[in-house]
Parts: sequence; C-alpha cells; structure tokens
Amino acid sequence: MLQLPDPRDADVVEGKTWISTEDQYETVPHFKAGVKGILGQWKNPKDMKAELDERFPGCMKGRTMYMIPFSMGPVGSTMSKIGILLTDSSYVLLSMRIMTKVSQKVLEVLKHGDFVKCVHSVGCPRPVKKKVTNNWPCNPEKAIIAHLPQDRVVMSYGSGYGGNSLLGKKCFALRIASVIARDEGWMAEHMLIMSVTDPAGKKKFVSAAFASESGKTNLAMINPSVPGFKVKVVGNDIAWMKFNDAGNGELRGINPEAGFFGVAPGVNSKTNPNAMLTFQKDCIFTNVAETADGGFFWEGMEDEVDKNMRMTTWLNQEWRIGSPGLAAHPNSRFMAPASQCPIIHPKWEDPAGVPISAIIFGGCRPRGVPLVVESFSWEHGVLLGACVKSEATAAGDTGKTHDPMGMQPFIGYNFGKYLQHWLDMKKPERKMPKIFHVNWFRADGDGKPLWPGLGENIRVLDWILKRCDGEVEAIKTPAGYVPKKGDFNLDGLDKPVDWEELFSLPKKYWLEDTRESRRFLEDQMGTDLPKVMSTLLDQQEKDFSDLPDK
Ligand code: GTP
Ligand code: SPV
Ligand code: MN
Repeated sequence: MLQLPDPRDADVVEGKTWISTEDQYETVPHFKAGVKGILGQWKNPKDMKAELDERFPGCMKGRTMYMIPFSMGPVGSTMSKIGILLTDSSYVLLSMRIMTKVSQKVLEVLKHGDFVKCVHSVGCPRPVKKKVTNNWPCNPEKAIIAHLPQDRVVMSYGSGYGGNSLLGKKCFALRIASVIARDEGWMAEHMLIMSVTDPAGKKKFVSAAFASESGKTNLAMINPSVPGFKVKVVGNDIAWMKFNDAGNGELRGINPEAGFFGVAPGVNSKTNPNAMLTFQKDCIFTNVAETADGGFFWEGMEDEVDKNMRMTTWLNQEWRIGSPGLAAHPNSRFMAPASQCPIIHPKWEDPAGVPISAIIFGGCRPRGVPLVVESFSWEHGVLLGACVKSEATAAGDTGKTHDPMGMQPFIGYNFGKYLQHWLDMKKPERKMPKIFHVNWFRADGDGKPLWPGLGENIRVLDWILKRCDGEVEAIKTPAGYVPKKGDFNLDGLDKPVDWEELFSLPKKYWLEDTRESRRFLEDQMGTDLPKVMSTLLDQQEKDFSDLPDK
C-alpha cells in the first residue's frame, strides 16, 4: 500500500510535542537562565487540560473509531508493556498491526496488569470544514502530541504521521517508557539491537544509539563486506534493556516493536539488500513516489527501475528520473513486519531478551572524531553518549546539533536525572557492557569521506567484539581507547584508508569541542547535570592541553 500525504503532515512535530507533570523539573532540567532548553517541552497540567479540552471532545465525530489493544514486546514477557490505542485513522490501525503486537491475547494478559492509555485523532470531525488533501485528513494548525507520564497517558491530535500517530513508538516506547524505566530500574533507549557472529562462530549482541536518520537501520541490517561474518537483526529503532539481577547480572534487551518504519531514500539493493527483501509484501510506504506500474520509488532507487518509467511524486506530480525536484519526501518511509526480514534473529521475540555485550553511540562528525573510540569506564561511556552530536557536512555550516544519547526528541523526563539513571545502572554485581562511540562520517580537508561505511562497518564491530573479549589491546588517548592498526582488519578494502587521518585527534579541534560539549551540557542541565560529567570533561580538556602542539 502506498500512502500519499497532505504535504503539511509529513514529519514529526517536535515543537508541538509536550510533556505535562505537576513539577516542571520532573520533565525538564534546570537549564541556565537565558538558555532555550532543547531537552523536552513542559506544559503545566492546567494549560495542558485546556489545550486537550479544546480539541478532543467530538473530535472523531462521523468517523470510525478503532480500539487497538497492543503489546510492546513479546506478549506476556515480563519486559513487555501493554497499551490500548483509540484512533480514528485507518492508516494508524493498519500501521499498528505491523509495528506492534495486536491480538486478543493482549487482552488476556491485560487482566493482570496496567496499560498505557493512548488516544489519537486526525482532528477532522465530519463534516470537515477544510478540504482534505490526498484523502489524508489532518489538522496541522492544531496539532499537539501530549504526554501525561504520571497517568501513563498519550493524547495525540491533528497529525497522522509516524512518530506523531503510531503512539506505541516514540510516545510510548520511548517517552512514557523512559519514565516507567526510571521508576522500575531499567532503560528505554533509541537503539537498534543486532547480533554479530565472527568467522570463528563466536556470537555477541550489541545495541547502538544514533540520532534519527543517522544509520541505525542500515547498521542493524548490514551486509558484511568481510567474508565469514554473519549479522542478524533484533530491532532497528528502540531497545528496552534490563539487568538480570536475579540471574548472572548481564544486560538483556528486547525490541518492543514488531515492525520496521525505516527511512526509504538511499535504500537500494546495494546499500541495504536486507531491507529491500523485507518490504516486498504486506507493507506500507509513506510519502514515497509511485511508478506507473504500481511500484514504489525514491531517491537512490535509480538503478532499480526502468529509466524511462513514468511516476508520480509524493506530492502527486508527474515525474521521471532526471526531472527537477525530489520524487520522495526525504523522510519518506517503508513499514514492514520485522518477521519478513531475511536476517531477523531467531530470538527476536524471546521473552527473556538477548544479552547485550556492548553499547555503541554514534554521531555524524565530518571533522576531528575518530572512526571508533572505546570509553575508559561506564561513566565515561555515559559521557560519550551525552556528547553525541552531528555536524552538517556542507561547507560553511559549522552548526552542531546535539542529540545526547540519540534521545533529544524522545526523552520523557529531566535529562540530567536520566543521565544519573544511566550512571546508577552500574553495580558491582552486574556485568556492565563496554561503551563505544563510532563515527562513519569523518572526511578529509576536501570533504571526501575517509571511511567507506555501510558493509565495511563490520570491521568496526569486529574490533568492538574483540575488545569485549579482551582479545586485543588498545591505545589510550585523551578521547578514549582507539585501535592499534595491526589489530583492525583492513584486508580487502576497495581503497586503502588513511588510517593516520581517520584516527588523528587534532588538539585545537578537541579543546574547542570539549569546551563546547561542557557549555551545552551545563547550559541545558544546570544543577541537574551529574557532577561526574563535568569532572570527566575537565580531565579531557586537561589531557588534550597536555598534548604537544603539532
Ligand atoms: P530513524 O529511523 O530516523 O531513527 O533513523 P535510523 O538511525 O534508522 O537511520 P537509517 O539507518 O535509516 O539511516 C539513514 C541515513 O544514514 C541514510 O541517508 C543513509 O544513507 C545514511 N547512512 C547509514 N549508514 C551509513 C554509513 O555507514 N555511511 C554513510 N556515509 N552514511 C550512512
Ligand atoms: C525517528 O524519527 O527517529 C523515527 C521515525 O524513527 S518516527 O517514528 O516517525 O519518529
Ligand atoms: Mn528513530
């Protein structure tokens, strides 16, 4: 099924996404005066009630209301949670059946517990006052995505798009779940989970957090370039993880979702063949182009269709390859059941989850950040996550987008307290995963990529797994541990890489970057920032200052 949108409703609406709690500082940190807080938006309960009362009464008039019982995670697992969603959108109904576990069994399990209450409306009661575009009713002017974490409630109005309307996903599995996880002592994260088996047959699971549209899905479904490696995917976007304190103390993770809602542009049989094979049937394409013979198309699929194929763009306009403009929205998506993925892990629905050996953070850092860095400690790993940022690659754009832990748009409570929650995970009786930071995007002075990325990223996973088992030593730098060249498999790369440049640590860049990170964290979290974050940044700055000038 292909769904064309109302073009005004084709992305998540962070500015209209709110969390309401009695105490403001339960939701947002004590950011410094004069600073615009970017770690969550808080609205007081009285104002929130007024906003909701203005929109919801009668909002579904004349439409069909669907009641959807769903489980995030395997039905009945102690790590899973249940939700009930009321919606007036058939797109949301169909999507929820792909993205979550919807079944009668959910109602049976529900008898024994709580559920998250979700209400979604497109905000167009009948008779509709304004013209509906592409049969996609929505009400962008009045859109609001409201979270009431204390009551475990999500109320979403006016948008039918992905993260705004499939309330099991970002609203429940990240924002509300992060609050539940805080209360219950586990972690709800914007992370993929995958297994990697090396040529000797040794298998480990890792989880990885990158910002939205930064490579989680591509890594989770990686087609390894090095012979003998095997990868399987457990999840591509969200991980719920809990230490097994009653057992051997390892971290266990589940994918709370049942499907993939992945970025379409750029995906093709070369870049992500496993994704291509996943969505050949029973799936929904949102905001992509349609070919004259009823197929799908987006930027990056030029070699997969007849070059003279007539198409209609996501805006319903005539188009052919070479025509001006884009065929698909840059954030257009495929949605497919995870079970259809040829490399889905046989244990992806195991109620006990899978054991996580390493946690990987990543950002888009075209300049001074090495391909991979291992943290000195759990605390330093939390700092690596807190300092995740992306820089635009376009010349002249020096802006940095901070996305701590890849959770900036998705955190459900005070970010400083959330970092403290991460720090509190460390206990002597627990097997703490090692934490790494990766950067696929480093470029040379001319902006040319220093690392080929995609399937070649298996080489980085290989080194990470070797480090988890203490099979290789590493070099200590002020930024963390980096690989020794001889321990990192570079055999068979199409083009040799400039290892020295890929791992160089330009002193001036790092001093500035360390100060910039500290300013960001202290401005945004003020007194809520765990002290150890500032202490570690002080140490990092000192260690870089002590390096000889080059
Ligand atoms: P969300 O679903 O939004 O959370 O995103 P995601 O993190 O799953 O992102 P996804 O894997 O779909 O990545 C989207 C973008 O990252 C695409 O434009 C890819 O081309 C690009 N990308 C992914 N992996 C690599 C890589 O190894 N190197 C480079 N240069 N680009 C990559
Ligand atoms: C993201 O933006 O990180 C997504 C897509 O995974 S959405 O579910 O629409 O938020
Ligand atoms: Mn995401």
